[in-house]
Amino acid sequence: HYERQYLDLMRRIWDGGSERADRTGVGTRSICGAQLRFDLEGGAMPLLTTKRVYWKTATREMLWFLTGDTNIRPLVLQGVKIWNEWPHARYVRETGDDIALDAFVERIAEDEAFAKRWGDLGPVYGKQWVDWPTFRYRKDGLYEQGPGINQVADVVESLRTNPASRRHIIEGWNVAELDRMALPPCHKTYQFHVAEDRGGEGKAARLNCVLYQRSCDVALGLPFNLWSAALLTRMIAQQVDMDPGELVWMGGDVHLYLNHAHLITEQLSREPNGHPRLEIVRRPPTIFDYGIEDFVVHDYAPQPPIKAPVAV
Ligand code: UFP
Repeated sequence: HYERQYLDLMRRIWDGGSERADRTGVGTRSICGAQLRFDLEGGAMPLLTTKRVYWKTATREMLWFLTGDTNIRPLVLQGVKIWNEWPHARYVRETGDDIALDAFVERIAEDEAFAKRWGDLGPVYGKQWVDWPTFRYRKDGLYEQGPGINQVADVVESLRTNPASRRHIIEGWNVAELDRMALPPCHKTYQFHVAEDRGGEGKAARLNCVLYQRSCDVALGLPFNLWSAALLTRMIAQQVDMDPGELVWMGGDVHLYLNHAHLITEQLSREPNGHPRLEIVRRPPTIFDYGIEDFVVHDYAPQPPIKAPVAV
């Protein structure tokens, strides 16, 4: 079962990872470097079955990335809570107003001006993916802002026109802007790879993806990150008329938080069950035109969710 790789990684870190302090103060067990591989053919997805993964939430986040937005308000209005802690922490830090998270989020939803001021995460994924800022020299030697680069549109175009290229990359790690991001990108580099020939008449080319994730919370982050990477690969494959191939996930600092012990023990006691499949029910005109209702998951009967606190 594809999920064994995930459970094995979890066990390996929990049993043998080196224990150390981290930025959040929670403490982790961590290993350096890991790889997972998932076959996406026939609609297969690396969706965990040993606990419920809220794939619609992850999908809404992916669609939000593709809009280029970096403000949490559109997520909040859809009930997606995953980014709320960061703006809340900044608000409390900068204003001294000790507002509760729920009340802060309610204000983001109700007060557009407040959301504009306090709901932004800085130039995170969405901004870099579809509007990477550029500067250029003018004739007088001064800089001016150039047009933003839409890396996602460019990759779709390069896959269509030059599939054999080794430069199909979407990069989130904009070094010059890291200090303005609420969180520097974790899933920072996506590279696509086209396997043209698999010996059969009329077979479409296959789209593979490598994701490099510099920092990975294996218990809470990775289940989402695997889903999202596979989802993006499926969407792009559809847009360029290829079949989805393989997702190769590579992690840098791959860790488990010490306060996730109950989750880890419970999840490692469970057995994977079933093979969920993603169906994309429509072929939108561009990669930017998908909606949540375009995605249907079949055969997903996960075991119960396991709650654990996210380290901010
Ligand atoms: N993290 C993930 N996946 C994500 C995301 C965050 O695993 O998509 F946004 C985790 C990794 C790490 C923390 O535990 O969030 C980021 O902290 P740092 O920037 O110190 O690596």
